[in-house]
Amino acid sequence: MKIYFSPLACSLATRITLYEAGAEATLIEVDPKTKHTSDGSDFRTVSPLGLVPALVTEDGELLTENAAILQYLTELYPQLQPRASDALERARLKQWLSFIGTELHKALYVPLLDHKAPEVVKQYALQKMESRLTLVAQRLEGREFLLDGFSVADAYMFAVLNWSSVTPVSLAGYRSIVEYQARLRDRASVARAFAEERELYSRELARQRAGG
Ligand SMILES: N[C@@H](CCC(=O)N[C@@H](CS)C(=O)NCC(=O)O)C(=O)O
Repeated sequence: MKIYFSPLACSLATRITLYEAGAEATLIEVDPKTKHTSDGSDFRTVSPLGLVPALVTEDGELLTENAAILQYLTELYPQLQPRASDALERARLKQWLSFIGTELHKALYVPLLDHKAPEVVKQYALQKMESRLTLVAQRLEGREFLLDGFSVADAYMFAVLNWSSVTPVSLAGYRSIVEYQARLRDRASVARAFAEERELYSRELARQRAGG
């Protein structure tokens, strides 16, 4: 299987998941500005919107959308689903993936990360911060993970919360989130994936500064 990613983008969740599962995959870097992969080909010929992550199976089937890719990997590696026999716990995974994708990733962080977003849009997004983070903080009160064990939702949550450091989102007032983030950072799969992508991100920045 091939996974298309950009360093420290939401596709970080897929890399964490692969390492967590001990799964084999070819990871292909996409430059978010040019949409070209490291061999110079145009990623949009693989996935028309040019958004990462994208997964291509051994049979050449394309799968897009973070939530779908993470659930597909959970199907392939059932150890990623806590309490797999419980229908409600399986639905909780979908619940958290939807919440992270819509309420955090797209509604809160994307407008704040987008240099082209008008200030009024950024302020509108920031108005949602407190209620969304309060909900996450309450869920994590007395819990190690979002579900009853590590899941792909934690991988996605980690990737998204990491953007707080480059946006006005402050996690400081949310003790359970700060502790959760630190716990995840210490987890082997997360530590490895995060270190690798930080290194790749530094190289991407250096390339951009050099105009290449
Ligand atoms: N709906 C897509 C969104 C994916 C997405 O927004 N990917 C970002 C990185 S986190 C991206 O590729 N951005 C590049 C762009 O907007 O051109 C999903 O959930 O997978």
